[in-house]
Amino acid sequence: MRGWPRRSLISRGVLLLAAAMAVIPGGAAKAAPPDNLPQWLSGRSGDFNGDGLDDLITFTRGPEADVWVALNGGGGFGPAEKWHDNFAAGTETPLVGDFNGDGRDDIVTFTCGSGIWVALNIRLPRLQPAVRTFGVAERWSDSLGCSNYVVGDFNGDGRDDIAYVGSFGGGTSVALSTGAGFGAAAEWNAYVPGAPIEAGDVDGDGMDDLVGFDVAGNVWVAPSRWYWTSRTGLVRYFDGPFLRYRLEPATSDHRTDLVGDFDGDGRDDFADVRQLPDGSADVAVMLSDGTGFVPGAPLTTLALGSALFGVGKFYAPGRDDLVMYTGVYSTADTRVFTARSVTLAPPFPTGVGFLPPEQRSDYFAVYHQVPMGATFCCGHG
Ligand SMILES: [Ca+2]
Ligand SMILES: [Ca+2]
Ligand SMILES: [Ca+2]
Ligand SMILES: [Ca+2]
Repeated sequence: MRGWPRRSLISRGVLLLAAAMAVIPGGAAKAAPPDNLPQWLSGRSGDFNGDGLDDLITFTRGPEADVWVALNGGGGFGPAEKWHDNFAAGTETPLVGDFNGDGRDDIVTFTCGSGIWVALNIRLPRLQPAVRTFGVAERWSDSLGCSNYVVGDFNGDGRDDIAYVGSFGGGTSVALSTGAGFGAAAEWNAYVPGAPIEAGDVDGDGMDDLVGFDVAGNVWVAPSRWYWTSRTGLVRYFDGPFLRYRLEPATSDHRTDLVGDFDGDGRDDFADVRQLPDGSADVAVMLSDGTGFVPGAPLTTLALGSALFGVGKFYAPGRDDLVMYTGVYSTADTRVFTARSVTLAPPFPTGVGFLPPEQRSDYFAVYHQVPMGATFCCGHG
């Protein structure tokens, strides 16, 4: 089907199935996350053809090291196409970003020992019609360490940068993109604002900030700031981190918090997804007012609580929606759903919620692959 590497996926899946499956209360079978991810991994979806709508991407990792893209055709995602056949091999960590600022997203992989590699989104003009794909991977930086990375445009120049988040006791460093490489990493904050950490411009000043979610339900924001003096020159840093919201402690083992602009006002918000034992999920949106977050009721209940959740602009440019990958943790399902963000007005409860999930692909991001955007956290499958 569609040229997918089904044979190897199936054999790998069968081998791993017995070891990975566990049963949580309520009887829903849950499986482990993909092999050897960092403690957490979170990234946005990518727009690979530059039309303003986010597309699907998944990294097989492992020996195949393939990268598959399904372009967003508006009403659904098109067929999966292989955009790279040697990227993020083994247990490398892949993410997505526009590292050269041309308006089309590229891919990055963190090898943990042999550098940070980027494959730019390129056009093959000699082919008619022109083909868009990822080019050869190039080494953009030495490895900064084997811990967690976040992609975002932290200085607001239109090119995505890399934040490296140290483990316990470490700080947060940034390596800015030059458009052809990542510069030397500089420490931007002596602290780490929880885990997972996601990038988003919550105050709407054009520079991505860090948003961290800790196990106690605290939501921390470390806004990107800069100052200039004749003595120091230009200095960039993450301020805080400031406590910007307190969530109730999670009542289930599975909770995913996702940063995105769900009301389309230019400031990133977050969605708190509580994945319940009965297989559903309650989703609440907290809207950024520039200085903090306010609840954007009502609660939306989605029927796909055991899926892997992510964020992307799937329906309209400039406004984030949810994506749910059912296959990443399951050998029995291969579908992808999206849930459109909507603003409700009287007579409904006012606020931002989501329409019921729509199936947009019947085969993408299958067992143990790593799709983006998505938030894997803290060993939860
Ligand atoms: Ca690009
Ligand atoms: Ca930048
Ligand atoms: Ca900002
Ligand atoms: Ca917003």
